[in-house]
Amino acid sequence: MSRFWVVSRKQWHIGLAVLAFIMVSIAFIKYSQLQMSEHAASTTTGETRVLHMITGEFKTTLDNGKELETYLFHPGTVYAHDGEKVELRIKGVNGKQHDFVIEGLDIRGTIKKNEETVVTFQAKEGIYRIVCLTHADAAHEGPMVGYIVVD
Ligand SMILES: [Cu+2]
Repeated sequence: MSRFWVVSRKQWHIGLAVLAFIMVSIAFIKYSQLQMSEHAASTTTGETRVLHMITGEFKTTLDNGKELETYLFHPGTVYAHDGEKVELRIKGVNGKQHDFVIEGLDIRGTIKKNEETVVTFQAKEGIYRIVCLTHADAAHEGPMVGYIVVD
């Protein structure tokens, strides 16, 4: 008895078909994971779309030793669909406190370090600016602005 298999043409074809199926499956799984990671800032629980943001910071030291810093919302843009109930959760990471308004939604609040501020609203088509009043412009370590895009 030979130690080697003699592979018939038919077995070879089946083998290739199985291999092709496995590769397509892996590609599909990878693609699905990619799609999910792109929407990592957004999850849905029942009818509610939960959007996550944090407060971040850019910091650098100038040649003269002076520090330059500016605050930001991260991710800078979050998405929802028209008609959805939205729960926006912003966690304070950088910066002691951020007083903010969401233009067009009549929402205002405060984000504090290591605390999560949660606001809810009914999404209507449009682009809404989340403006930090504490860091409104370059003179006040801003502009710190985020966007909610509803389509
Ligand atoms: Cu701020």
